[in-house]
Amino acid sequence: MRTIDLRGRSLRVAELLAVVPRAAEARATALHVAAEIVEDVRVRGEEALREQAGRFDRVTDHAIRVPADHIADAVASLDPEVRAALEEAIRRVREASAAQVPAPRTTELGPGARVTQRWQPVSRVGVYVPGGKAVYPSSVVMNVVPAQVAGVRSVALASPAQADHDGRVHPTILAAAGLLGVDEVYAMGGAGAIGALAHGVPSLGLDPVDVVSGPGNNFVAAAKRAVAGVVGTDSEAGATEILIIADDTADPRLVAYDLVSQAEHDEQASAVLVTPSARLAEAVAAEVERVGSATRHRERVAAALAGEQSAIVLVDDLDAAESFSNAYAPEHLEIHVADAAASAARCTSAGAVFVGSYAPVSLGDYLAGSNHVLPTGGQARYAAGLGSHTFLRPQQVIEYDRAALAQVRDGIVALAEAEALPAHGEAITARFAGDQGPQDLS
Ligand code: HSO
Ligand code: ZN
Repeated sequence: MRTIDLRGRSLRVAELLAVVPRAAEARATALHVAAEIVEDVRVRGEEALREQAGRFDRVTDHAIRVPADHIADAVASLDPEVRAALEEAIRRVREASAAQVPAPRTTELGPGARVTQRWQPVSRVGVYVPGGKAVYPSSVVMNVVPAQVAGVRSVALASPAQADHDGRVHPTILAAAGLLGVDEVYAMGGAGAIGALAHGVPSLGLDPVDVVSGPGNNFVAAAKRAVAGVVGTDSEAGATEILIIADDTADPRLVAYDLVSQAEHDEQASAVLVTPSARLAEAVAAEVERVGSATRHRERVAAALAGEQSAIVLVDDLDAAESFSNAYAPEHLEIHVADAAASAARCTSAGAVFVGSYAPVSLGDYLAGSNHVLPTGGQARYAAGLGSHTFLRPQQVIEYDRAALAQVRDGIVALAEAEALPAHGEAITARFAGDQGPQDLS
């Protein structure tokens, strides 16, 4: 990993971001290609999906709608330890997601005048689960559980048909769906699957959804942009990122393991250490070499760590490290410093914040109870990770009685006149025809 020394330099935000640029993705081409694929599915439905499966997944003549017994078989043959772990993940994510559902709240604006804020779940959600380089049953949990907790009644799941599994969805994905009671599963992948969920495919009995969520490659992310406006989408989760703030008190071995753990996902993954300690920087650089060269995906890890998106950044002090992190807005932020909780309170822009040396990202990936679908690419500056709120809409309910309406009658008429919309005012005064003018309601 390269080391960048920023000590003694004061950089503006744009300059900080240029120091460790995110891996460049061919987004423009992907947008164009994905939009065409989505449109093809909208117009030609199942026929287009079958052609795409042949072209991208090398699968033909498969059952796109997964029969119920395939799901049941996958659950039955799931490794018992994996099953127990998935069940525990489901339990924890369910419990933590419940805190993301706000209670309805009524504001009393005067006697008989009430505005209630209530949170309405969308009716139907389409979850996309990738099936290429990455097959993550944990992502099924992270998408489906918050939707169920939000009160979504209907969930459809799509994941690519696997050539190595007779054109079926990957068995651990099917099993995770089965454990969650999701019985509407489609073997379809990529941008086409996003188009199918958004627009529906009548010949498959697939009705359009209201929100599409889930991670995916560049084309899936681009397809989600292409269907925005037709459906809601969650924020984009691209190549994974970990930024660690650490000081002299940190254990360089653990810091190295955590950097490597996320680098294992993808050659494009970013692993960044920001520290005021030159001694720690040196120790972590050595440990990363050792840990990275001994792990199973050592080539992918080496590529991710050698990329310009990964670095060890030396800064003057903890304050500068926190400023760097807030500008970078990483998907995952780990804090290994003497007072980690205090530092965490100052780190405002990150998809999720992991506090102290016993809260590594791997914990959050599987069993913390938090969600692992998080905004990448700096989107954590303005976007949230996946949660029950992804599937909820705040809705206002207005209740006024006669006296309460009379209180604001003249104001409404005045504003309606000012906007040259007299019928707006008449709709109010019609309710008081025969009255003597504003009543004294005090
Ligand atoms: N770290 C990934 C999620 C994941 N890790 C799934 C393992 N499985 C993105 O947050
Ligand atoms: Zn991970």
